Formats: sequence, structure tokens, C-alpha cells
Amino acid sequence: MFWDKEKETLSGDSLEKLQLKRLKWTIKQTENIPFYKKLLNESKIKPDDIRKKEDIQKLPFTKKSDLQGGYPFGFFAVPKREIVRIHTTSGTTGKPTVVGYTRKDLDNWSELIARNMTMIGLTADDTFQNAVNYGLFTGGLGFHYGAEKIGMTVIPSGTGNTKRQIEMIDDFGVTAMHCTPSYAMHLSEVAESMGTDLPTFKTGMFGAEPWSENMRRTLEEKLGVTAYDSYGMSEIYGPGAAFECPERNGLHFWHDCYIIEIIDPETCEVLEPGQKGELVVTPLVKEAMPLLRYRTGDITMILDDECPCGRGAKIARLTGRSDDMLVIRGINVFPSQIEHVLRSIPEVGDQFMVYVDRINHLDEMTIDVEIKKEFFKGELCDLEKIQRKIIHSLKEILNLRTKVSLVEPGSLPRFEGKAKRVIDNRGDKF
Ligand code: DLL
Repeated sequence: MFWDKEKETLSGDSLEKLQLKRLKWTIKQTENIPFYKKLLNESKIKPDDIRKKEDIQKLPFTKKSDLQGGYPFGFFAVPKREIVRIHTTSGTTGKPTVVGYTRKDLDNWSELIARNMTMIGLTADDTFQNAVNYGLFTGGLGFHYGAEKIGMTVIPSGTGNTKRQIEMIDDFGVTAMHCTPSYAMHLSEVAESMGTDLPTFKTGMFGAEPWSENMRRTLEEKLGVTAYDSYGMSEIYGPGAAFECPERNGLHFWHDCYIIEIIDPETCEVLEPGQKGELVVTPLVKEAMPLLRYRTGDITMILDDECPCGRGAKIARLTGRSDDMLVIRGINVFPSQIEHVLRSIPEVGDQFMVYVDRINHLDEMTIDVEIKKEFFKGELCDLEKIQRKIIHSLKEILNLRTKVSLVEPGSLPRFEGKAKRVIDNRGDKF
């Protein structure tokens, strides 16, 4: 049963009781990890000191650099022979983080993915194309086993071979697809270049990178789908942590399996619902690699409105990571804000790239923007006017003057996995 109504709609004392029981178990489990054993000894905290939910604040935070320091297996809480799977983060900055899973962890994880998909109405009657990387990235195998658990017909297409992927949608009668929003955009473009309409399927599940509401609208229009946001990270299983319900007004964090907090990233003060800050997650059912108060670096807030679907613990869609934030001449800019502005301008095409340089000690941001074919050449083409419009719209939202160059459709890089749209050429970034 993947609509676990009792657990998913738990609230008040019953929820707190379950969370506390699982938190105590998790603390006990972390005592098998030398890093935590030392920390807990030093701070003299025992599982029994946790009596109410706020007591979680007595526990230390865990940072990404702590996990990197334990490379490769220093954060495993079970003997190696009980580890049945390993995933790692991509490790673009420093050593990758290695995440181990026991058999039970994999079962729990599949159950959470199955819940995600059940929540939006998918069943064994659906045919599911999983167009993400099937390697160390958790999106591939994670979604795969969750979908199989429901009994969906799973097509493990992975990424690449895009024309074939498009044919498969039609030939195999695909009804639901999972990929990054960037790849979804690419799929629709390739279909256009093949001179076909992209075959329609009803459900798109997109995640693993920030994407704006405007991008959601574009994707829904181009693909003819209802698009749902999916959030997770390798350290906390992967996808399966938080997902949108049919209301699509925030993502439900599976509150029986995670305790979430929002903190001020500078002072570490715990913030109230409705206040934006860094998401801190304590998974409650991880055997192989339990974590205490993991600082995700992701920026969001807890929404405490009651959701008509009856589930609790909702977070707002993520605007980006604290370390994605660009500081340009003292002004904070998130790439997702740029995307949001660009996608609201009808002449703008599908892709853009942001370059940041330091010229004569001053930060310069240049944005290459693809323009739609019909506006790039021919009767409707007035590139100067379009350029002025983009610069003006960006200035209004970012409060920053940017250089914009308009480029031909199809000339910027496309991404099969997570997009990398920012190239920062400054040495020190400040
Ligand atoms: O991206 C897990 C995942 C796979 C999530 C498939 C959803 C779908 P990592 O590669 O470890 O794990 O990257 C985690 O990606 O800390 C966020 O910064 C970002 N991220 C993930 N989902 C979203 C989202 C997977 N829906 C990092 N919106 C996280 C914005 C996201 N950012």
C-alpha cells in the first residue's frame, strides 16, 4: 500500500511521538560512527536527553565537509558486509561524498519513491520512462525501484539517444516521465527539430536542479504534461525526500522519515515557518548512514498552511543553494532569478548562459540568451528592442545592470542531466 494514509497525515502528538522514537534510534545508530561518537561524548548528549521535538537543537550540525573528511567509508554505521549499494555525489568540489545503503535502506527508499508517485495518481497501469543517469546519481536507480514497487511498467532509458527516447514515448505508450527540467526542455527541442510534435504523456516529474514557475509553464505547454517538482539529495537517500502533491503548492517532506529545520546560515539560529533560510535535515530511518542535522546548503522555508491533501511538513520550492548564489558588485543574485525573468519574455528561446568576469576590479555579468527562431531573423526581428527589454526586466528584478548578448537558437550548450549555466571566471568570487 503506497498511500500510507496513517503515516502521511500524522500530526500533533502522534507525529511528535513517532519522530522522537525514531530520532532516539538514529542517535543510537550514529554512536557507531567515530565522528559522532566523539561529538556526542564531548557534548555529553544521550538519546534519552531528547524528550521533546525542540531538543533536537541540542544536537550538533553535520556539514558536507565533515562527510568529505570521512571519505570513503568513515560515516558507515554498519559493518561493510551489510552495505548492499553505494552511491556518491558528483564531487565537483573536493572529494565526493560516499553514501551506503543496507537492504532495509533500499526498501525504505523505494517505499518513499512509491509514495511520491502514488500521491500524484500513478499506478500499475502507467508506463514510466526514467530518462536520468543510471550510475552513481541517485535519480536513476532510486526512481526505478520505487516505480517497480508500484508495479508500473518501467523503461530504464537513461539519458542520451534523444531521438530514440522521443520515439519510445509514442511506441511504448509512455504516460509518465522522470528527468531533469533541462533534459525535458531538450527533449521538446529535439522533437521540434525532427519536425514532429512531442508525443504526449500525462505526467512529468522533474527535479535534481532548481527550476522556476515560468519554466514549469513552458514545460507544461511544450510537453502537454502536468509537471511535478521532486527534491532530494544523495546524502538523505536521494529523490524521495520531498515531492509535490496535486495541489502543487509546496513539496511535502515525508515527516515520518525526516525532521526538517530552517536555520539562518550565518548565525545558525533556528527560524520560524515562513522565514527563508538553509534547510537542515535529520533523516530518521537510515541504517547505513544516519546523519544528525545535516546542513543541505539549500535555501527554502517551511510552509505551515494546511494542505487540502491532508499531508503535513511542506517546504517552498527551492530557489537555489547558498553556494550557488553569485555576489556581483555586492548584490546577491541566484541563477534561478535570471531564469525566471528570461522565461517570462516571449521572444526568449530555451537556453541561456551566464558568465561572470572581473574587469578592472569590477564584476561584470554577461548573459548569452538564445532568441526564438521567428524573432531572430525575418519580419518580427528587432534584436535591439528585444535586448533592451531583457536588460530592463533583469534590472527590475536583480537591481543590477547586466550585459546581454542575443544568440542564435540552438547555439548554446544543452544538458542531459543537471544544467551548468553559470561560468564564474573570477578567482576569489568576492
Ligand atoms: O539531485 C537527487 C535527486 C534526483 C532529486 C532526482 C530529485 C530528482 P544530488 O545529486 O546529491 O541529489 O544533488 C542534490 O540538487 O542539494 C539541491 O541543491 C539540488 N536539487 C535537487 N532537487 C532539487 C529541486 C539529487 N527540486 C542537490 N529543486 C540539492 C532545486 C534541487 N534544487
